Amino acid sequence: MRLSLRFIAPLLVLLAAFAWALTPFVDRQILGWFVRDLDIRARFVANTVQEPVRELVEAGDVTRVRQYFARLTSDERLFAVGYCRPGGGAPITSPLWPSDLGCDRLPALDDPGGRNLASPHGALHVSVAPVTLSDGTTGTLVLVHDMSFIDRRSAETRKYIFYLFTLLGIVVSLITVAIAQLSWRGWVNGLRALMRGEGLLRPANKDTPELTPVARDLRELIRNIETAHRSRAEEHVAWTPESLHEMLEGPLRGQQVIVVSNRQPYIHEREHGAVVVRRPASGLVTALEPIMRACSGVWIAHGNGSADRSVVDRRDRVSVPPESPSYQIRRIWMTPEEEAGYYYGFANEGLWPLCHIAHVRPTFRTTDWEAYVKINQRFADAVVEEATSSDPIVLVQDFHLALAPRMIRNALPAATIITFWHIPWPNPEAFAICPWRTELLDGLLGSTVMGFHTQFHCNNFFDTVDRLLEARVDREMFTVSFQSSLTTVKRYPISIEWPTPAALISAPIAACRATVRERHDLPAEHAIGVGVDRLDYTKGIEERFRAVERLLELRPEWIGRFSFIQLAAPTRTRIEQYQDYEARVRALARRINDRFAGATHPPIILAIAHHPPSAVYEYYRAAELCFVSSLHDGMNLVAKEFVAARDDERSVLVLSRFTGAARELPEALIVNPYDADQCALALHLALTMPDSEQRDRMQLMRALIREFSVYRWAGRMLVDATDLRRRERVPERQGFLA
Ligand code: GDG
Repeated sequence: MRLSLRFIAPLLVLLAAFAWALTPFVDRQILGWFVRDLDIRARFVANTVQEPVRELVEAGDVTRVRQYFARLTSDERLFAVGYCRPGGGAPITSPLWPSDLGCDRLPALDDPGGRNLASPHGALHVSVAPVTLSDGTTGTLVLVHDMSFIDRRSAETRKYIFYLFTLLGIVVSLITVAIAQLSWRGWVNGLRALMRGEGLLRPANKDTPELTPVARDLRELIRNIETAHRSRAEEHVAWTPESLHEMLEGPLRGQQVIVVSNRQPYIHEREHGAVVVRRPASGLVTALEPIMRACSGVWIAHGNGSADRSVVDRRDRVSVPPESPSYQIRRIWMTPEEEAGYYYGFANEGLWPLCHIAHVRPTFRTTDWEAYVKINQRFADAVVEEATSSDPIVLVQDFHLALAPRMIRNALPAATIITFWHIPWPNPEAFAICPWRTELLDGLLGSTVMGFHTQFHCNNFFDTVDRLLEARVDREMFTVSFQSSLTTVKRYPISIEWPTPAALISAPIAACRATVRERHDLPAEHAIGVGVDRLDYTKGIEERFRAVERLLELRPEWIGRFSFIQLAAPTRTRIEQYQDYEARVRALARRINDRFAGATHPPIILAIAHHPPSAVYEYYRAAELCFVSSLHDGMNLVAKEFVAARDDERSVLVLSRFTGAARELPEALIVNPYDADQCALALHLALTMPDSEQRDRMQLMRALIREFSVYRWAGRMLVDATDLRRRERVPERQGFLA
């Protein structure tokens, strides 16, 4: 409306001024026309009455002349008639003759225009005509017309002009408003399209040529931003929460970002009657939270806390972080049966062992699958409900939600869906044992981008799709084309926060060493190795203990001088395989400790509990080595956390070659966890490594983690999402070029 007023107000002012200026001109014009009419009429009347007037005048009967004149003035226009004798003197007149009009004040006989006269009766028009008498002299017939009707007409005309201009104003305003609204909408749509990247690559936009200069400027701007971001991504410039923020304020400004994961970033628990908020220690939350904070997005996750339901609003939402709310968690609820089927059953007893080569058979049950489908649909429906536009950016996390991308795609075809698979992808033979293999692949191929930690996992995914689906796999372009949609399959190695939060590394190394040794009753010079894991059979904890045992066999000088401390967080404890695994790990630790019972200090210290993050970092900083012996691991963040914790650039990482991390940290001592001798040798090497070599290795690994932090992981996915969104909007030229 304001926009319309901007057009209408000046228009109305202009029209009013124009009408104002036009009125005197119209008045003058009307007067001119009427005066001309009166002159013509006067000439006509004069010609008609000339003969009778001449006869009456020559008869010398003044009374009859007056009576004749009085009759003539019965015409409403003719105000008065008079006759001036050739010799002058008082005129013979009709009754209403203006008293101040004498024969000496008449217009000249040769003046065809007559003269206007003001009188107490109003405006009058005086015209004259000669009356030639038989003696050859010429008298003057004077016709006085009433001009007051002209004033009346003028007033009427002014009124009509006013009506006309008012009507004109209304009509022109309506047309202007309509045109203004249409063109404004066109402009705004055009600009929006340009900002989304549409038409930016066309040399000239035929439909909206006026946007061409804007498109040029925008192209320039995008190029600059892209160069900055690409250099950040490709030239190893550090990504930070601030650069993620910049990205969301720049190319992705105004775009809605929705994260979908099984695990939530904040859990509300009821403790002793009060509600407490917990933040799970998770790399995923660390990486995605800056994005959520920057764009006030929505994070959809399973509400599994005991007080989760009591803090949400009508739409199952709660604002977080509690100290400064900046985004929302939308909680998904499930019954214990649904959770048992979807989470414990299909995800953790089916997909988890299916994707990890750990020699644990996957279990597939139809009821679990049905719960998995149902819950995936519930997550997808929540995405659709939360979407405020037709094309949000949706970040789907992990193997719990393999079907959600296709479900979201079906409801929101223009969405940009980035799915990240946090665990390994197996080879086609292994994957093919899943009874719902094609459904899972179809679900994942609803994604715009499918991300894995390593190129090896991407290649396995390509092979699986190639083998099991009627799809076109283009390994050169990293794409899979399936059912007329394209999925880009790329590697995005996850990482950790850099720098490490100060609170986790504030205690000096010497203090950590002393505290940990004191806690376990170990002497100050006792060597310590550390392992930190969820108590999961993929982590190779048994192999790790066997390697320690082998070290003591091969290098007995370490008996009583070296202990391996294993922090193990209980996980998925409802699943039988996990219960068995814990029992086996406990028994093995006991057996090895019994075997070396004669030593002053036990070789294995097993601490099965959820340890606070500060305690985990204290152990990292106290140890001579960290041993990660996963049998198969997508990435393994413990390896990176350990390196980041060692700001003294000492200590050694012994790392399984079957982790994604091994591809990024070749300076670690890379081992095969199944080869106990090799692992034992690596432990010995680590315990005897000179300080300078420790420093060299640590420096290289720390430099890598600094550059390739978790912010880069999230940032690169967003950069690619931005590129793909723009590319999708470039007009399809294939047909044109063919
Ligand atoms: C999956 C993939 C991939 C462990 N015990 C405690 C504790 N932790 C923390 C560690 C670390 C995290 O848990 C474990 O991360 P990982 O990466 O090692 O393994 P998964 O949990 O299996 O994660 C894996 C990851 O997703 C990310 O994509 O790397 O390959 O399997 O942060 O510190 N933390 C605390 N107490 C413990 O007792 N506080």
